[in-house]
Amino acid sequence: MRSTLAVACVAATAIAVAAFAGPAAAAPAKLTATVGPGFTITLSKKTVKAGTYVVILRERSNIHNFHLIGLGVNKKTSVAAVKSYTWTVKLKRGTYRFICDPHASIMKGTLKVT
Ligand SMILES: [Cu+2]
Repeated sequence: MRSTLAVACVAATAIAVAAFAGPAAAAPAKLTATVGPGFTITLSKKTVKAGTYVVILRERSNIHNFHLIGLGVNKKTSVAAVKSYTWTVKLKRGTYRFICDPHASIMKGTLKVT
């Protein structure tokens, strides 16, 4: 009798731990974008899987911005601001472009979503 009770307790604990781990595992993955201080614009990944992402944007210049375009997304930061932003974006399968608007011909990149 005693051992049956012990097994039941262990099983209940395992279920509780699994339920607790669930939401943490579903937290959005992070991407980091950095603009400036020179004429550089970068994103931490070139290819990601479709899903929801938290984009940490680090703007390090008052002459640049970060503009993400594609598949229903059109988000940009202020050129004059020098600060960090946090965006939550839902990325669908396809190709996104990111540019600095004042220098779009030289400050640009693409993100592939598979
Ligand atoms: Cu620029």
